[in-house]
Amino acid sequence: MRQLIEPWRHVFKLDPDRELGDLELEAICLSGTDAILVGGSTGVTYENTIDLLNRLRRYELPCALEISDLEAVVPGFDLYMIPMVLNTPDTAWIIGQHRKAIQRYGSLIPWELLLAEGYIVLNGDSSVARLTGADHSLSAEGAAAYAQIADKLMQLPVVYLEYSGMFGDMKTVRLVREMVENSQLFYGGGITGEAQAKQVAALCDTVVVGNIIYQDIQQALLTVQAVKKTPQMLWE
Ligand code: 1GP
Repeated sequence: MRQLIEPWRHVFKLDPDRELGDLELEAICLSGTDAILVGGSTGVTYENTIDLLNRLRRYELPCALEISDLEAVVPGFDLYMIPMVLNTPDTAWIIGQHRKAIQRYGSLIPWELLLAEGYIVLNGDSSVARLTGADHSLSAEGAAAYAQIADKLMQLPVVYLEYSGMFGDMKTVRLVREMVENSQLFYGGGITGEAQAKQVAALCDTVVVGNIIYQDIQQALLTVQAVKKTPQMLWE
């Protein structure tokens, strides 16, 4: 499954709990983005997730479900991304929910379709930070240390810098970039147009664009080519 995500430079994240018209969905799916990630922190249900998957299946894009609620695990996605929030004192969000899921679903789990994400949550005002009690007041060095836990100790396929709703501190992103050697570095948060998309694309492997889809779809669409045309800086 690692191979499926490797080419992803740009990803749109769609929230099943938010309305998106058919024309807008079509524009997103035909935009040239590499994949659709379905997920949200609150209000995600089995019903709204399966509805969105059915609408997405008219298009040929890879669709991944980022699981945040055990009640909303829908079969039929190409891939399941499993967040492990590293910077929370609450083990429920590191391994606790995961233990429950394995006990509940056991042999039904298609392990070959799962990828773990080492999440580092950095915007204290986001739903995900409130939900997980994440220690968002990390220094750049603190965030980079968590990134190394994910990359080097846990050897997770993905490190996800999550600034959801806020554009991140590029100094932190840069330091994390310098430290991550093997994991694929995802960034999400507060990208509202081309300029921000380019800054992130230079530093990260995969750029995730969410909220702006629902606020200004034209700006959201512009981020695709902005990311694709930006080469990544090379790190020794
Ligand atoms: C949210 O990382 C994503 O989980 C994207 O963030 O919604 O702020 O674009 P935004």
